[in-house]
Amino acid sequence: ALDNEALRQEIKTLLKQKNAVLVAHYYTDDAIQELAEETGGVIADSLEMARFGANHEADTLVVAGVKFMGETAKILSPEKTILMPTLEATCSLDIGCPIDDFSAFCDQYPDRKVVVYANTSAAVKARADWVVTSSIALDVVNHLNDMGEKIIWAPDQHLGGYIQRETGADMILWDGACIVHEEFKAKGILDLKEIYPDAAVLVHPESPEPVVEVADVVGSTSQLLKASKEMPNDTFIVATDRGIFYKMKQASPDKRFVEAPTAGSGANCRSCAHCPWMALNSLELLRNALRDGTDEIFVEEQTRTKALIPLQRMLDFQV
Ligand code: CIZ
Ligand code: SF4
Repeated sequence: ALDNEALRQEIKTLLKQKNAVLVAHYYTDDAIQELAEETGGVIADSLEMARFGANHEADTLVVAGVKFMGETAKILSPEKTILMPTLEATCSLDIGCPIDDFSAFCDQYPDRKVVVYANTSAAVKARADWVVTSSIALDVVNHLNDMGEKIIWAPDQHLGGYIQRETGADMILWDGACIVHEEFKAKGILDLKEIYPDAAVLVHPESPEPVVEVADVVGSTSQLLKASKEMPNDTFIVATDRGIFYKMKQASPDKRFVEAPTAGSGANCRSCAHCPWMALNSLELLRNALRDGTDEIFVEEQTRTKALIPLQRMLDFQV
């Protein structure tokens, strides 16, 4: 088997040969993030990934993340080749919101604006008025609420509930959840605070309400990363995927980052603080995709043009 260094070199060569750039999510493994950094790619949340990919002049985007991120790239850049290490990297939110059921649900409330999280299929986006990510969701819902709009929110019930509480908007929520974030436990975080009394608690709003309630900062991955840099605390208890520790430690090498506890533990837990689908993104699969052109993303053209409207609305949205 090739060692990591040989694989890394091979990937770097292939990226140049194919005029390709690596777009990696914060939740991918350190080796992938490191490579994105070294090759002029980006490490980002799903909103910044979309912006970076759409604006880049590369012919090929290699999206290391989960399938909806590859689809978003294709919707925004149909002229580009979009490759992923594996098309099997999906998301419990995407799986939990099949288009036929969702469409029937929306049909029941024709007077409501349909706002969907980026963690959805292209077909679900095509049924929506707005696409949002966690870093922009509050601003968009505030805007719609100010305009007197009522909302259908899908698929994450915890993020939806958080936004509803913060904005007071009239929202009907789909009942999806993220299998990683829904495992965090408020009790475990409070126990950890006894060990680290000066720690700041950073929570992603895909976590359940009791966990959000014990947070010092609630925000998207990029917002939590920013808080970890700017807050003076020497310790941070972090309730999101531990992949984010790579950038947090890089920005603040002298601070301590502790994983928020979950219900399960050890080998029994497939999704404790690390997304099993993000974890599928290996250097080897990344090399294979680049070398062989496998695991390319395609989005049917009619779906693509419909999904582009709410996605572009998100990218054009200014607070
Ligand atoms: O949990 C996810 O999949 C997130 C945080 C996506 C994103 O918006 O970056
Ligand atoms: Fe989906 Fe959760 Fe994994 Fe993000 S962390 S891709 S929301 S399952």
